[in-house]
Amino acid sequence: MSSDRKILTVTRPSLPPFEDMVGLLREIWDSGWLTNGGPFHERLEAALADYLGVKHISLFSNGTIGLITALQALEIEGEVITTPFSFVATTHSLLWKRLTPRFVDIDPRTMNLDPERIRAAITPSTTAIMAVHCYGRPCDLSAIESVAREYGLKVIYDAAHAFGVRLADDNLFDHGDLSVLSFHATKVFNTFEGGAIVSPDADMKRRVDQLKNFGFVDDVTVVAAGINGKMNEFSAALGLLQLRDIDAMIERRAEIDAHYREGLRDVAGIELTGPSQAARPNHSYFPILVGPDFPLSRDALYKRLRDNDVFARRYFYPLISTFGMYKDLPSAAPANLPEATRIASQVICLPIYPMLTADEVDRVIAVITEAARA
Ligand code: T4K
Repeated sequence: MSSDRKILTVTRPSLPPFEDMVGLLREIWDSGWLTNGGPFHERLEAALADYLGVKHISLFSNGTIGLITALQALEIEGEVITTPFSFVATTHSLLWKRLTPRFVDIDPRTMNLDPERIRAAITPSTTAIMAVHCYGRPCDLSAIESVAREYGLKVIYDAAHAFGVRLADDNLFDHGDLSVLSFHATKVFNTFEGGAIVSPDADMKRRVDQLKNFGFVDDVTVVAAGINGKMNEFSAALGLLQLRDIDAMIERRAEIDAHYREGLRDVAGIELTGPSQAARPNHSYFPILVGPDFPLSRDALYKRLRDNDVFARRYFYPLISTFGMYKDLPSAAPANLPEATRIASQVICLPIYPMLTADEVDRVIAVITEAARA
C-alpha cells in the first residue's frame, strides 16, 4: 500500500540553518578545543540556566548517563520506586547502579506515578523515588514531595521529556533532589545526543561535575568512580543555535496539538489525553488512547497508520516491567499495574514536530476518522 507520499514519523529533529552552524564549526576547528568543558560548553550551560530559570545545571553527553550519575551523586541504595510507563532508560539506570526498581502504577489522568500508590509501596529498603514527567506533563509535585518528606526519600525527576515546560507560579526544575533532561535528537530541544542535570545548589553541581568527569577534582585527585558524561563542543555549539528558536518551535507544536484536538475531538473511541496541566506545555508528544468503542484495535489502527505512511509509535509499549530483566520482580506483576497496563495497550503517539505541516496533520486525522467509519 506504500505510495510516494512523504513518510511521517513520530518526531523529526529541528535543526538551525546549516550555514549558521558552519561559523561555529570554524571556531571549534580554529581553537582545537573539542570537549572537556570548552568555551561552547560553558556558554551553553549559562544560556540554559538562564532559559530554564535555574542556577545550577551540568551538561551531559546523554540523558541516560545523566540518570546514572544522579543516582550516584545522591548515593542512592536499596529500592527505588519508579514508573513502568516510560522509556526503558529510566529503569535501566537503576540496574546500572545495582538498585532494585519497585514499580508503582500511574494515575491515568497524568500518566505519571500515582502518589497514593507510592505511599503504599514504601518498604524499609526504599530510599528514593524516580518519577518521570511523562510526555512533558508534570508529575503531582507537591504530593510526591510530601510522601518523600514523610519517609525521608530522595526524589529524582526524569525530565527527559520536559524541556521548556513552564508552571504558573513555580519552576518544574526547582523540585526534587535532582532533575535530569535529555537533549536526544528526538526531543523538543536537541544537541544530536545530550542531556543535563539540574542541581539545587553549587555543592551538588560540583559533585555532579566531578562525577561526569571520571571523579576528578583536580589533575591529581580522583574522589569517586565517576564516568565520562561530558558534552562535546559540537553538541554545545548546536545547542546554542537551537536555543535561539526554541520558543517558536514550542509555539508551532502547540498549534499542531490544537489542530489534532479539533480534528479528532468527535471521534468515538479515541481519547485525547491531557491537556497538560502546565502553564506552558512543551507538546513533546501527542498521545491518544484507542478505546474499546473504536472499531479497530490499537494495533490495527497503528498498522493502518503505517500502511498510510504515518509512522506513529506506541510509546510506551511494552511496559518496562514486562522486559525480561524486570518481569520477575513482584512489583512488575500486571495486577499491580492495572492502569499502566491498560494505557500501554491503548496508546499511540501521533507525529508532532515543528516542520509538520497543517496538510500533514490533516492526513493523519483523515486516516483515523476514516478508520472510525469502518
Ligand atoms: N528517560 C526518558 C523518559 C526518555 O524518554 C529517554 C529517551 C531517556 C530517559 C534517555 O535519554 P537519552 O539517553 O536518549 O538522552 C527514542 C530516543 O532514542 C530516546 O532518546 C527517547 N527517550 C525515546 C522516547 O525515543 P527510539 O528507539 O524510539 O528512537 P528511534 O530511533 O526509533 O526514533 C524515533 C523516530 O524519530 C524515528 O522513527 C524517526 C525520528 N528520528 C530519529 C532519530 C534518531 C529522526 O527523524 N532523526 C533521528 O536522528 O528512542
